[in-house]
Amino acid sequence: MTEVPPRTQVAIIGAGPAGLVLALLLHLEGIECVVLEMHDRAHIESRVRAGVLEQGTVDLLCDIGAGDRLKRHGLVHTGIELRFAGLPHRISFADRAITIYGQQEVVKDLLQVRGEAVVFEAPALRVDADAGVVHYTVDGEPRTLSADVVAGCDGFHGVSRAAVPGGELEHMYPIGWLGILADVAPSVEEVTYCHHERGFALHSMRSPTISRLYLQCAPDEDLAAWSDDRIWTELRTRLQIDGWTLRDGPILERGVVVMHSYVHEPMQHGRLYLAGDAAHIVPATGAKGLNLAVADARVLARAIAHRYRTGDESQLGAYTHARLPAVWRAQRFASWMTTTLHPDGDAFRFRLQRAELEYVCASASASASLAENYVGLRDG
Ligand code: RFL
Ligand code: PHB
Repeated sequence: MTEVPPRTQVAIIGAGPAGLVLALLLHLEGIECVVLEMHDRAHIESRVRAGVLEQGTVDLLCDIGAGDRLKRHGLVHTGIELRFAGLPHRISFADRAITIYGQQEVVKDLLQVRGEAVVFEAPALRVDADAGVVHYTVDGEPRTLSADVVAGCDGFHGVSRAAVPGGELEHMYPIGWLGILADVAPSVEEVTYCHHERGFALHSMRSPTISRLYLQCAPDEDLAAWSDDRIWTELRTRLQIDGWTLRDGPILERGVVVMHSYVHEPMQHGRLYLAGDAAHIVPATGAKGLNLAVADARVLARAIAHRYRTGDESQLGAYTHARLPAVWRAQRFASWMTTTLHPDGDAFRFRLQRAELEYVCASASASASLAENYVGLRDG
């Protein structure tokens, strides 16, 4: 039988980046917590998702002792490429940078430092936000966990946000991405976003030997209709520019994701606080979701620590207010990237998108605006 105390100071639901960063920050403040995770450790360590870390995220992971492998293996990039009308255009980040490092590696590093706080295969069923009680099961047995504070870090499909009454603001884009992880050296130096008549394509990477690529597709695209050969041919067609070739290789992983924007306002109710994808989803085009999740955890940890140090709950009370401006700035940027880069079959809008991209590349201030949003605004 798995031993879990019936009461703790902070109950965290979900061992994704938001929950694990929060657990580690609280531990460093001497605050006790229990993390309930529905899946087993192998599952969460192998889930392929985000790859772009802002400098603020990297600094935080290093500060809390989870940055050793990241510093050794993360790929530091000082720009991205926009590819359209058959030509490459570099957007420089000036003196700033992003780090390419897989989300599942971040999760592994966090578990390495603070894995003992996590109870695996313990799905939360329901949260009583006023009482601060989480109903969950472990080894199939129903249990409850009571806490001063409950952090809902259980992603978009979790149970926490149902316990926070409020407005759900949502936009579904009629766009999917077919993503692959491939055992081949990247064919580009920097993350490359490509606008093409046949649809958007993205060439990213995970290491000097592993590539990550995406193709715009229908939100309900049938993966079975895509042979390896069809995927590589389509990527090659969209990404092609003169004097450049796309290297292909064995496909290690594949999936379809939908472009989706969502904000739950407020992000709190009673003793329950939502962080990360449980509170907001941004379309992946802006590469912001993981970074927002980590920033939520940092602000929430600070407010919880303040409460234990002083007895003053005002920072906790102001949590939603503190986070929403950065959440909406990320929504704005991700929405702009999404609508600018994905053709929808309309010839007029296609030419407007191209004019927008030409303007962004030709204007120093427009390039700087893209860059400052991409690397993360400093108070994000
Ligand atoms: P997660 O990572 O979804 O973790 C939630 C955890 O909660 C668990 N869980 C439960 N546990 C107990 N009881 C329940 N009832 C539970 N329900 C769920 C889950 O098993 C899981 O372990 O949320 P978190 O921590 O908020 O982190 C958010 C990020 O995962 C997400 O925003 C990013 O992956 C988004 N994203 C990107 N973000 C970036 O910043 N940069 C990127 O380059 C980037 N690329 C991407 C992305 C997301 C993608 N997909 C697959 C949606 C690329 C893709 C393709
Ligand atoms: C990734 O490397 O998975 C990635 C890069 C940039 C994005 C989204 C995903 O905008």
